[in-house]
Amino acid sequence: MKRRTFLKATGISGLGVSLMPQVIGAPSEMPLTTPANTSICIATWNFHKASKTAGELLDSGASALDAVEKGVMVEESNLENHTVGKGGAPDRDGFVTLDACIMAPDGDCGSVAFLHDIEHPVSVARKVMEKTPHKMLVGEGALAFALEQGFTRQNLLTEASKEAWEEWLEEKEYRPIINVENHDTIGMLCLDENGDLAGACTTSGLAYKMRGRVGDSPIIGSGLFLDNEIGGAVATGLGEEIMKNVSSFLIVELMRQGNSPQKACELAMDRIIKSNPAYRDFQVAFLAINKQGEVGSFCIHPGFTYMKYQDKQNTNFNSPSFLK
Ligand code: SD4
Repeated sequence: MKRRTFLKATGISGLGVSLMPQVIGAPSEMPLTTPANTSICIATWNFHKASKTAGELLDSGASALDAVEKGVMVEESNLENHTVGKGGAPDRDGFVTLDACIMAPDGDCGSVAFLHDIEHPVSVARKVMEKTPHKMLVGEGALAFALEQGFTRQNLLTEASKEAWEEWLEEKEYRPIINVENHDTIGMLCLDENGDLAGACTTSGLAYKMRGRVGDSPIIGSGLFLDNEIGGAVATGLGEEIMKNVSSFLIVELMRQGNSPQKACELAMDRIIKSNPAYRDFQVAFLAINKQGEVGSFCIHPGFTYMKYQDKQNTNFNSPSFLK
């Protein structure tokens, strides 16, 4: 099992438990440019089943919006992934609470935060987008809406996650602190055969977070942003830093100004680094694609990888990093 080490953030103490899925095979070097003459799916980390599911849907003519939803749902159901959906690590009180958002090519979007007992928050986010006059629902209201829409209520805390949490409770002082641990949120962007772009981001957030804590992942502009004329970006890592800098929106705006996805991710990372001198103590990673199908990524610490599915090839790439 490969472990990426993320340390505590400035001014807050305590370490969470590492709950990492395996990296399958060695990641390849990052491709610099790719013409978008075919559909493409990119996704954070090494979630090869998720990118394959979305990529194959795109191959069969599915829309980017359907592909991102179905793609990230794979991880929401993956019990081995302790950072997304069912099986996700709980908050410090033992509750699994989920954050997710989705964005369509026309710029419409939906999101849910602090949602519990629902396996597929991304699908609830899509319903928020399609069935309500709002963009975001949280907590009890989001749950009530999900149930109204026919989603089934279920316990998302698995035995494995419960045990890890109980272990954490023994070792850690029970204090209102934010624990910063390893990250495996899935952010996905798909370009379909019509050249339309959609994105989704879903997570259980930081393990053993304070009850009610919401990170960047469901926040349009922070964990995800796209403009169908320009490109899209997703983020993973310490949400507090990403939210402060509205990083995904920034990356898309930097691409609008003519920067490549790679350069845009690097410039957005400059902001993260300049805004917190303790940047060595946390991880943030960005992944972006433009309308030409060029992909870029950048992270603070080495170890971030991403998936790319194109022309039936589903590959895990190593991201360049600020620290070597
Ligand atoms: C958050 N950005 O809630 C998320 C955490 C993450 O993989 O990326 N986990 O802050």
